[in-house]
Amino acid sequence: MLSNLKDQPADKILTLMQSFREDPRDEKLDLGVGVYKDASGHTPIMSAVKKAEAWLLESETTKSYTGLAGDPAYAAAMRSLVLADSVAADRVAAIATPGGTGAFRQGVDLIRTASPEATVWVSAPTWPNHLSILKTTGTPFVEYRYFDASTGHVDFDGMIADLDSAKEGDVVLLHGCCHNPTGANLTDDQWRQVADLLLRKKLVPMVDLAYQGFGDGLDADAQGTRILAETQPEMLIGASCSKNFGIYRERTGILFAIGDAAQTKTVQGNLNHLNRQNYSFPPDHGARLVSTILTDDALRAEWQAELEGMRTGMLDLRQQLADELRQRTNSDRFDFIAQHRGMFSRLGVDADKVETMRRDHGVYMVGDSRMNIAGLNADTVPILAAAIAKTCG
Ligand code: PLP
Ligand code: TYF
Repeated sequence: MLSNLKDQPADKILTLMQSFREDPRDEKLDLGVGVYKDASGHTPIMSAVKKAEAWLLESETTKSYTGLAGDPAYAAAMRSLVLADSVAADRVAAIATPGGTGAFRQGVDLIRTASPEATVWVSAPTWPNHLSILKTTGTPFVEYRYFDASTGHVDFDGMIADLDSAKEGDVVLLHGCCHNPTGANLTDDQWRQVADLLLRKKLVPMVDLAYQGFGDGLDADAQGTRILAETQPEMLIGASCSKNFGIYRERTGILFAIGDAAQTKTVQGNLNHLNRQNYSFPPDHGARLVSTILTDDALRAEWQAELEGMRTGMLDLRQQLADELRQRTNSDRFDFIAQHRGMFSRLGVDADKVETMRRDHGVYMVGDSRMNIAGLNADTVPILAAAIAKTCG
């Protein structure tokens, strides 16, 4: 049996992590995998998470199974964090999932069950795992135009024109904020235009929200998602707590399915069934940390302050890098870096330039020229700017 297996394509981002580790140079710069790092290159455990963990250690009395949907307190806290009051609670079904990846996978499985004819529309480009999960599950998908490499911004006209040719019942995958891999995002006004198009063409939005709080703030980053929740009859949302709570390895995510209130019970039953088919009960430790923090005023304030510090730190690095590049290239060509949001920016240069920066300057960015801004600090920004200006200027 096992001899029938063929090699699977490697995850390019994770392969890059390995090459970085093996590079003996001291001056090397890791701008690869999407993990937040502080100025010293460390991925900290947030103080509110540490406190919630200490509290759980003392107060938890059982490790028995939760329900198939996970802890209801987690679902309620996340519904409020993501959706606020944009939609009536009785229209929302939810399951806890192993990370945002698990949420996306369960969402795709739900689409396959409910609407096997639907094509999923994905932004060009999108997170590579979206594509591999769609392929693995045999889900038809097509790309819509999204990123204009010549400007570094969203090609909104192209996006709208492409989505206009979707057929009724198709699903449109949208990044809620902090687009991965480009860093280019829709304005609130553009979200409203997308909402109008989805309604007019009877399309179903699926939002992947993996970086709430990393862009313009917790509420601002959920604004596009909430505009859709307010206006659309049906919608899926996969959210991840990996980044904004810094609990990557705890595997903490959630899938929301919003529809007609009369259907919620059936939808919830289907979500529970999906969890049962895949792993029975979802992981609980991270989910319990999140609900503990979100429902305790002091812990929540502490978490928000730390998250805000991470967010503004990344904005400062963006501005510093854009300024350095303006000076070194004597042009505004890279100004978009300061306007992008989240951990990533796509430079929009060819793979051979990315390779040259790695070889000659020890700068590790993903082959599509995506760089993780959190991999920088005030001292390394000039080093990166020099490498970019020399290679791509
Ligand atoms: N979706 C996007 C767009 C992402 O960038 C990530 C990154 O990790 C995820 C989902 C999933 O994150 P996780 O499964 O670690 O929660
Ligand atoms: O895009 C990233 O870097 C993050 C982390 O298979 C990640 O989303 C990368 C690869 C992967 C899972 C997560």
